[in-house]
Amino acid sequence: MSLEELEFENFGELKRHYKKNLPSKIENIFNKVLIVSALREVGAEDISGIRNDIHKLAGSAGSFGFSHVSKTLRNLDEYLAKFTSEDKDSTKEEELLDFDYVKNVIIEIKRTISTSRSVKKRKSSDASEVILSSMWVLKKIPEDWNRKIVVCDSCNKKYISGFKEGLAYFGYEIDFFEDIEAAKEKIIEDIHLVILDADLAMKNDDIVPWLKKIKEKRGSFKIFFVSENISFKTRLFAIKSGGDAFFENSTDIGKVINKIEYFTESYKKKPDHILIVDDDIDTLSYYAQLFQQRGMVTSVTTDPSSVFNIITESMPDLILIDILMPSCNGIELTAMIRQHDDFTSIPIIIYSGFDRSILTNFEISFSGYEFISKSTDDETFVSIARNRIERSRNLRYYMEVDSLTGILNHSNINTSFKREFLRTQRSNLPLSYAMIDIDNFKSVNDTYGHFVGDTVLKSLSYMLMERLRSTDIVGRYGGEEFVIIMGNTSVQNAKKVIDVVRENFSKLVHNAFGQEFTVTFSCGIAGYPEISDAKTITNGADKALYMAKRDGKNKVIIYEEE
Ligand code: GH3
Ligand code: MG
Repeated sequence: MSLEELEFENFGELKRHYKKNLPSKIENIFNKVLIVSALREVGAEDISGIRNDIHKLAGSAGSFGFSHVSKTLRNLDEYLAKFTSEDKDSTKEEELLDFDYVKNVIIEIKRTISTSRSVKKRKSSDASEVILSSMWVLKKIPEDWNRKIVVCDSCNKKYISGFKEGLAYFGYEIDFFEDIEAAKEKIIEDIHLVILDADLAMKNDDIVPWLKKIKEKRGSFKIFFVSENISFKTRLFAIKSGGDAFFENSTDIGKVINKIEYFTESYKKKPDHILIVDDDIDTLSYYAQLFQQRGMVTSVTTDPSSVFNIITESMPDLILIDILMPSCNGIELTAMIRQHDDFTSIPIIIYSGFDRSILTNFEISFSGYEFISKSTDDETFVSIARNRIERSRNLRYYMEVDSLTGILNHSNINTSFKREFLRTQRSNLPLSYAMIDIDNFKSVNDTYGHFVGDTVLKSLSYMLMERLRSTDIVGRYGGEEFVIIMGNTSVQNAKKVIDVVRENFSKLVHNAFGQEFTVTFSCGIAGYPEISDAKTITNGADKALYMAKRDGKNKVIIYEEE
């Protein structure tokens, strides 16, 4: 199934869900109207309550293709607005709210939806439909990089067995061939990486053109060369043959994994995610469709006060804000976002139907955004948005990611935990927080030096990244401490998963100047719902880790409150 199809399925499901619930939503409004109409004295706030529901439903109905329902509800909202307005003209005779009219309009809507058999199709394709819940963020599932590797070498050299075991620890599968023709057959299947003996390839005239053809067809296909002979000639051959990396036969796994990681990074890249804030539903759907059609993910909201929750939960790559909104204008909203330390790196674009001169009309002046006029053509608009995202992603990568291990650093793992915890509380699904610390790491440094210690840290971070689900969050908390946040995972299941990693890691043979050694780690886990506040969870994991160390190390312990 292609990415587009997956996304299409999501939309379809959401639409079906929406359609199913629409009658009960209308019924709720109808009941409210019945109750209010029976009151002896109807206050403005009673009508506001009904208007609120009508307004929201009008918006979402429009987005899901119920345009008639949406339009009728909007008209009703306008009618009711007359009875909630504060600045009534006292000299005029007051019009009385006609509840029968309101009821009849709703009865008419109920009739319409009970007779409509299917959701009317919008002009544009389904895949570009907008979801108007401020909390829904659709994520595309990143393409999974194939973990099968073909190694082709002239004879079963010693390094091969180390290679096989080492890569297997990181979840890769190796097929070894001595014969190029047999290797070719395997490569034709869906293989993304070939590790090829350069000397063997130099003797075989057609393998390089053949591999180049595969590369043209399969964009993600990579060729690594290995050779005992690291002469200039062999290296030049490797480059000319389109080699993506070159290793000595005695190469260590860390280096190979490092390269694979480097190349797979681009496949794991999430689609760009844009949050659009606009009080006008039509503009919202227009821009959401525009960006979705170009493969980006959008979250949309008409309510500026919901923006902070959306940002905390989904960390968009870009925020697009309309300038004129009733409760809070775009400049004020931008200034509020910019006051938040965690959100300073998200680029903001303010857009307006007016030109730039509109900015002079605002009381506060603020510069943490870029201005675009709505008259900018679509392609330029999208390309400006893409550029901003790319630039800030690069910057953010270096700010958020630990330079040694390439995983989240201390402050970002904390931000991620806050975000996940919010999500967990709302969904009431379990969450696990695991703290890992390498055992006797000081002695690794003391015996083999800091550089070797660094390689051990890297190998653990790679193993964690490779072995955990892509939805788990892995970060380096301090020197040799790692944190893993696992959403929708009970502490018991987290323990099972980490125990597997622990065992595999303890078997991984590190090599320093010809000396082989192994390293272990200990882990403490705490989580929700056993503990219901975030601080106690992190402290609990820390305490459990301490217990694991005291208990003899190389183990995983779940925190239990005394
Ligand atoms: P325990 O089993 O109790 O955890 O003992 P330990 O030796 O692992 O713990 P200790 O806290 O005594 O030592 C941690 C060592 O980790 C000390 C520090 O030099 C080293 N370390 C911290 N950060 C890095 C790093 O980035 N690279 C390297 N190579 N070493 C680091
Ligand atoms: Mg330690």
